[in-house]
Amino acid sequence: MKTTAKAYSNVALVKYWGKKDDKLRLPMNNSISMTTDAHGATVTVDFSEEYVKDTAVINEQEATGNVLERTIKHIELIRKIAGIKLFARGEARTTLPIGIGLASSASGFAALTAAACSAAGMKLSDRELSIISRQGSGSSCRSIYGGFVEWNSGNSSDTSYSVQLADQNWWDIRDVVALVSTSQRKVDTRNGMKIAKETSPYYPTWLKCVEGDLSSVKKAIKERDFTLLGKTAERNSLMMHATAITAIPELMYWTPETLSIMHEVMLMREEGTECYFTCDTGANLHVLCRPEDENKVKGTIKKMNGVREVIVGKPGRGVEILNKHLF
Ligand code: 2P0
Repeated sequence: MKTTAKAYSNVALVKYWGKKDDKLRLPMNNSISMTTDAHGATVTVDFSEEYVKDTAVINEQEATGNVLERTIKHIELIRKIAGIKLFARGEARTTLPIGIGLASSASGFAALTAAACSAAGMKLSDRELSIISRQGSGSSCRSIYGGFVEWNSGNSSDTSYSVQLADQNWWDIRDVVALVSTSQRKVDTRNGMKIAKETSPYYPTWLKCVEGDLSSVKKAIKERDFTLLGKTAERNSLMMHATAITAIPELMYWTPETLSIMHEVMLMREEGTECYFTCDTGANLHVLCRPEDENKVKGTIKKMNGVREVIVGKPGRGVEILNKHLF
């Protein structure tokens, strides 16, 4: 009863921001993302009579506190669905540190869900995996699929799942990620979106704007319209941050380095290299560009002060089962 799965992170083009049901992780709005091949997580899960409790190792360290609690809760959910009683041992390797706003929970929970469901003896559809994964980490339900993905908010657990809009071969665009910070955030995403929803006067406006952004991004993907995609994603990210900045207490995820890169992106655009930024709940920045502009964008950002690393991704695959286990 041992299985290993690999899943990739995704970058949200229209953000998931706020929940209508905290426990079931039902979002207030639909969101759209691109699964990227640059970073991800590999997870092995083993259910066995040998174990007397659930344990998890992440990047060669025994998991503790919140991370362990969240992992065990998810394993418990899967155990309940599968109707088994055995304890599990899980091991995960991620290519990036967790908790820095680069979707580590998306790839981590998508891989954990696929590995644990299979190890528990269940053969599930991608939609079923998406529904289960969502309950561990909302954005992870999008990483079940490759390419371009929409998460339908739904109004019950069974109606809140992701669908693939186009696969990873449909359109080659690049996600140039500028890593400026690897320190953990003060407020995690779950609390961040809750505070913004409850206290920002701009939250209702955010919801109004999302509707139009969803249509624009879907049109952009269908017609491979990079300008429409980039403009909409950048503005959607700024709208999300407008609700964060005006929350009580204020959530300022950006650092001076984040702002410098934003200005550099706008400058590159003025000078004829079309690129757009989008930012999640951290200081790191995603810069979207066409493949032919990757070197220029990457080279420019790499030279900037405070940029520790630049990682480039392109549309990647959905979750997959691997033959080689981590233990
Ligand atoms: C997104 N983020 O759409 C948005 C934009 C961050 C900002 O989804 O509370 O870690 O566990 O469901 O999945 C990150 O959210 O949040 C996220 P929970 P999760 O990518």
